[in-house]
Amino acid sequence: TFELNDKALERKLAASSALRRAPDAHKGTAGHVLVAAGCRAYSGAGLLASTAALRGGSGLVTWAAPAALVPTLVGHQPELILVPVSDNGQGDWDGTSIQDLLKLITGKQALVVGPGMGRWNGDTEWLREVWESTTLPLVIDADALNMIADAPDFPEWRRREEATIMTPHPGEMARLAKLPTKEVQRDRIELTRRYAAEHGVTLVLKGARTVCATSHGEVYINVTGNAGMATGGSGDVLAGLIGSLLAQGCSAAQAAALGVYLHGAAGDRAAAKRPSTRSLIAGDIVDEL
Ligand code: NPW
Ligand code: AMP
Ligand code: MG
Repeated sequence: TFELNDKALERKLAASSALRRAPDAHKGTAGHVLVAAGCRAYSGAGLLASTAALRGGSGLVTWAAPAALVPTLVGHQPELILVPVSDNGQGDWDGTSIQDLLKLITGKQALVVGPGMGRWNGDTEWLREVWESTTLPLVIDADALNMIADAPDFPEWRRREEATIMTPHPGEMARLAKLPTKEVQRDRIELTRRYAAEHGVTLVLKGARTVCATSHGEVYINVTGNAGMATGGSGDVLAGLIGSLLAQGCSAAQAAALGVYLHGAAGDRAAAKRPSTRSLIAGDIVDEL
């Protein structure tokens, strides 16, 4: 277990060529992230996650959003590629099929699923298909975590060999581990380490001093970030950023640790620009990436 501070990070980065962009790079070699996110009530979560993926340095970001929402999303972030998936006609993921997502996977290097997605009938089976039949590095956040928490057969799902990062806040972790939130917070490091090892994933337990654990038992404790980040959408930004790092070739451990560190550091820069951390909003974190 070690602290994720400037020195540790410098060492990690020096050892990695993943984020060095060649002088002759082009957008097609700089990573392409697919973000499956947003619904009628929470379209902003999809926008924040996708924009964070752009600012994280991926050459291209495609946002798969429920079809009825797409006309309302056009122009908010013109750099995003917007792709409609079949919905219930009202901007919710009801009515989607696994094929809707699978046909978008070609040519992408990472998939972020869950921010602001909402829930629908059959969503846990849908997510199981995504988990088992895609070979892309995967970030699972928000509602997609709750789908896993509701899947009684999760321990039997295929062990993914590709990078798989789960990013729960303590409330989502409580649902995953079937513990009260208070119990999750009591021993954050041990719980994170154990869950990651048992399920073969990289786990990011968010909150002040976020804990990251790999499936091999490596644990990082983050030192960046501030209480101003306790604001709607902060976590959606993190999910997009981690996906962006995966798409650029980072390993699961690198993407999780570096993403958490940079997200907190951006939050600290954003807070320093304001008279109080209180007025920080999630979009400010994206702007500072
Ligand atoms: P309690 O009550 O303490 O047990 P939910 P959500 C706990 C989207 N968003 N320390 C706490 O539980 C998301 O992406 C869209 C301790 C809290 O009441 C999701 O799709 C936005 N406890 C959807 O909304 C902006 C903590 O969890 C409960 C904790 C629902 O996600 C907002 C809340 O968690 C949002 O991102 C901590 N540090 N953190 C948009 N603009 O589109 C959380 N808890 O019920 O999972 O709801 O996180 O708001
Ligand atoms: P979410 O609850 O999914 O929106 O995620 C919230 C994000 O903000 C996570 O990355 C948390 O680590 C971060 N965050 C929330 N509260 C704090 C805090 N008090 N100190 C540092 N980071 C925080
Ligand atoms: Mg969240």
